[in-house]
Amino acid sequence: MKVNSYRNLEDLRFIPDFLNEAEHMYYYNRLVDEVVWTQRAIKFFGKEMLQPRLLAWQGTESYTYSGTTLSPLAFSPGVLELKERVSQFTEQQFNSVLINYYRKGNDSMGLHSDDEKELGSEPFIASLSLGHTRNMIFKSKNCGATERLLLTGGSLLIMSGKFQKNWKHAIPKTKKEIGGRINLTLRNILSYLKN
Ligand SMILES: O=C(O)CCC(=O)C(=O)O
Repeated sequence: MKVNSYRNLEDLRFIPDFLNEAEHMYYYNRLVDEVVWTQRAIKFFGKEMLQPRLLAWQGTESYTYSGTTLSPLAFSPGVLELKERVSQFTEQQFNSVLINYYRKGNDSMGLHSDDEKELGSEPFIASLSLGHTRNMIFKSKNCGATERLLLTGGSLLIMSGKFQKNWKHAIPKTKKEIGGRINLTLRNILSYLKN
């Protein structure tokens, strides 16, 4: 499998064809039905509003980020199959997965780093994309430089080492009429590092 790395984005690896077209569309459609989706409320400038995407948290550990705690549901069968494929390829174990469902171009995720204490100081995060292509934006925490990468369906993005320390990432909205996308970020929560 082809593995791309980028001079400016150290600690990032991109595998464009981790799943082929038929496979990623199969899992996209399966997960739309199989996963129990929720839409959570967030506070934005003191005002409560719904997050612009659906999400699910599966695995064995709870996860606290941006002031909210997600209680885990058990891995669903399709997610478990994907987790095992990613584990085999990366030779890493994952006990948790955050699954985001961007129903249309207006769904998005703001700039952030996955740098919660319980992920450890240099987390290994594998991010698998299913369905429609979306842009990911990266912003350097050191110099403000920005980079972008097209996350095509079936691609696997690996963030490791100092990546979360040095960069933020986001999925911006697009005005294009596009179909849905599901992203799974596989993580390993270290329970002994929780508060
Ligand atoms: O949808 C994506 O590719 C990004 C997901 C993400 O940033 C996250 O789960 O922290």
